[in-house]
Amino acid sequence: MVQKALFLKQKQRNFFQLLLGISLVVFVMTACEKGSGKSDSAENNQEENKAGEILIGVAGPMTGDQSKIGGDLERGVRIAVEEWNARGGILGKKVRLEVGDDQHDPKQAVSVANKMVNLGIVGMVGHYNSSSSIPASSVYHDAGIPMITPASTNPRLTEQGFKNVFRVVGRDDQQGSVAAHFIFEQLKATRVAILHDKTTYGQGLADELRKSLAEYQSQGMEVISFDGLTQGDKDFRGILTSLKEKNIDLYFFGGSFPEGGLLAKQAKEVGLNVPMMSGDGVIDPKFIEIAGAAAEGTYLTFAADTEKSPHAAHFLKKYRSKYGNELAPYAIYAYDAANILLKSVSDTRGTESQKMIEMIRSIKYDGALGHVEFDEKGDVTQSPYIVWITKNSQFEAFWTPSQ
Ligand code: ABU
Repeated sequence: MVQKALFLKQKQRNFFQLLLGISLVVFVMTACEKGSGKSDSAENNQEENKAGEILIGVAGPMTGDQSKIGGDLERGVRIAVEEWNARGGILGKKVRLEVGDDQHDPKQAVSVANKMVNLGIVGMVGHYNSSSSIPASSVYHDAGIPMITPASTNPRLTEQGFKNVFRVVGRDDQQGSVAAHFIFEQLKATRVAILHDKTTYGQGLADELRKSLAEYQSQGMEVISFDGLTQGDKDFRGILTSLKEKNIDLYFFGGSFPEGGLLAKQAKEVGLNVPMMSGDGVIDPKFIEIAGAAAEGTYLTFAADTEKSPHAAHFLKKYRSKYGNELAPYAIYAYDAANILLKSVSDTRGTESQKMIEMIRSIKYDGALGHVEFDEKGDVTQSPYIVWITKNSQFEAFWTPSQ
C-alpha cells in the first residue's frame, strides 16, 4: 500500500515537472518571438490601433537640393490621408501621417526607416531615391511592414525577394530600353555619350541604356564614352568640352534634375550643340528653371501624360486647388501608393502586416494612375514609359513606343 502511494506521488511529481518544463519552453519561445522585429512591429501597430489612429509614413528628400520632389510626395500622400479621414477614417480610426527626411542620403534613409518602425507605422510610402529605398527596404522587411515606393526605379529594389516591397512606377531596365529604341529608331543617332551621377539610380539607368544600345551595335550603334560625374558639383564644363571633341550625335544623362539642369545649360555654353536625353529623375520644372532656354529640345523618358487621363482628373484638380499649378510629376504616384496602402488596412479590417502585404500583392486597383496590379516581384505589370520633349518651357509627350 505504502509503496503504491509512493509510486503515485512520484508519478504526480513527474507530471508536474513535465508541465513546468512545457510552460518554460512556451514562455521562452514567446519571449524570443517578441524579440524579433516582426512581432515588435505588429505589437506597435496594435498599440497604435488602441491609441485610436492609424499611422503611415512618407519619406524622401524633404530638405536640400531635391526637396521639391520630397514635398511633392508628401503633398500627394496628404491628399489621400485627408480623403480617408473625411470619409470617417478607417475602422473608426483617424489616419495620421509621419514625414521622414532622408536627404537622399542612404545612411539617413536607414535611420528614418528605423525611426518610422519604432513609431509604429503600419506602412511606408517611400522612399524617392533608389539609393535610399534599397537600404531602407531591409529595415521595413525585417519589421514585416509594407513599403510602396512612388518613384524608385532601380531594378535591384524588387529583385531582393522581399515580399513587403512594391513600386507603382516602372523600372530602369524598361526605361533604358525605351530610350535606346528612341535614340536608334527615331533619332537615327549612332554616336552616343553617356554621363551619370554615380548614384544607384543614375548609374543604374546609364548601365541599362548602355546594355540596350548594345543591341543595335551590329547596325552601327556606338557608345563613345561612359563617364561619372559627382552629384552636388556645379561645374561640368570640363567633361562637356571633352564630349564636344568626340563628334557625338547625342549625350544621355543618368541622374537628377539639379545636375541635369546645369548640364543642359553648360553644354550650350561650351558649344556642345547636340540633343540631350535623360530619364524620369530630370523631368521636373526645376530642370527648366535651372537650364533656362537651354532646356529646350531635351528628350526625357517618363510615364504617359496624366493630364490626358480621365483617371487622374480628380487628383489633379484637388492638388492644384490646394497647392497651385506647379507641376509635381511624382505626387500622383505617392497619392496612389498611399491609397493602396490604406485600402489594404480597410479591406483586411486591421493593421496586421502580413495580411496587408498579401492583400497588396493580389490587389487590382483602379486609381489616379489607372489600373495597377503587381507581379511576383512587386513591380507594376505594365511598362509605362514614353519619350517627352521640353518645348516652350514645358514638358510635352513626344513619342510612344509601339507595343
Ligand atoms: N526614378 C527617378 C529618381 C528616383 C530614383 O532614384 O529611382
